[in-house]
Amino acid sequence: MTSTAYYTLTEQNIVEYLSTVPAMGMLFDDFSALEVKEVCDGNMNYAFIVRSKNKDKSSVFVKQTPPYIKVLGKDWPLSRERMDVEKQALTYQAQVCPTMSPKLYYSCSAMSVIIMQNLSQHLLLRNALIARQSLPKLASHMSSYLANTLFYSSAFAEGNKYQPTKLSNQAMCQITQAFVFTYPFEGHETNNYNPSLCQNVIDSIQKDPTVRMHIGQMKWAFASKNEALIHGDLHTGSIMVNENDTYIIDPEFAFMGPIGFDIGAFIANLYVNYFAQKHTANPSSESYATSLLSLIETVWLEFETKFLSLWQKHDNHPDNTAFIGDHLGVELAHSDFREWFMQTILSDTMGFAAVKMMRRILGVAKVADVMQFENNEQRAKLEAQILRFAREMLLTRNTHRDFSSLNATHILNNDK
Ligand code: SR1
Ligand code: MG
Ligand code: MG
Ligand code: MG
Repeated sequence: MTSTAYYTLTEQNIVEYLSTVPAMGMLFDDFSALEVKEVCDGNMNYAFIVRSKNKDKSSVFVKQTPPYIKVLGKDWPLSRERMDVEKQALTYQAQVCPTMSPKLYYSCSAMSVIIMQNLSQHLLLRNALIARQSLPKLASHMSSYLANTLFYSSAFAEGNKYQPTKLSNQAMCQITQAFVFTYPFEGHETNNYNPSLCQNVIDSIQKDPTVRMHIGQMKWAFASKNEALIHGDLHTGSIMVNENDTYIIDPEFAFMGPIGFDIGAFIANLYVNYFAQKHTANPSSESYATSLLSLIETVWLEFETKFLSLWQKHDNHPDNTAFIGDHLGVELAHSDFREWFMQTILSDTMGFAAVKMMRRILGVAKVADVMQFENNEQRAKLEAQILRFAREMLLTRNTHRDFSSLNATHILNNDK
């Protein structure tokens, strides 16, 4: 019998717990031969890899959601329902992107536990980028993931067989509103500044009324647009890769939100790595950085092409109703509307990407791309560049047609 009352899983009691889960009995034939390793790098949850020492080497990834934000501790309570959201979002993404979703073996709401495919043979994308790994399929995989998940859950695909539950996820949206759109800009107690980062750099974001107005616009867009079922936290720590595969994990922040938020989160983290490469004394970091800029451009262009093609295919199907019907001779309205739509998504993508970059420098949740530089002075230079670039992207976001006109290199040249 599986226990239904919540208790905290630990390295010590997890095997006993797994032995009560029928689905695990099918996977492991000898519970006494299991070894457990806690995975400590997440901000929100506890996670373990459980592996058989026997010849079959079966393994699983077990995640448990505590009733608080792990990285901040028990004084920051948070609903455990995020695990149910994660399960629903994983189920949806597995329908529209089966090769990019980890297999789900079991979940239990009462214990806030989810058991899935162990992907530890893969690297977190963040670590793969830091190690300058070649990822030839990443642009194609990510643009497909973004186009499929965002199109099939949008109103343009109304009536399609994949339409997911229209998830709301209030508690997690509040976390994002606070820790992404509010605290980093308001001198909050949870903020964490590098002591070597100049005050005037911090002020150029927090105390500039124009910047703050634009941050307000992005916060409003986040709070009010319900365009598609988004992952909600698609940074490079939510993606696992090797040369051939890309898996999307951790959609506990999923909700019906703005399409540009997922694309922006991904691209923001690529830019952060780009600037970090520029501070790395490695013979290949220069060319790797350049390849990241073309990755960003390609992801956007391929996303646009794939999203528009799904839309066209949907509208051309005899069983579907087009978003703008053309039986009264208004064909032009389709293409004009689509162009306006993609331009709006691009502008949102850049705005959200900018905010996401800023929060990683000013707010509580840091990233290894930046924190790998232990010398405060050196890190402050990198952080100032990221903030300057993000500020420019935020303020000019309505003027670009794609990512090719965003000039990241001039930010570096200004420092010379
Ligand atoms: C307390 S903020 C924690 C952060 O970790 C998650 O990955 C989200 O990005 C969230 O904002
Ligand atoms: Mg995680
Ligand atoms: Mg996460
Ligand atoms: Mg265009």
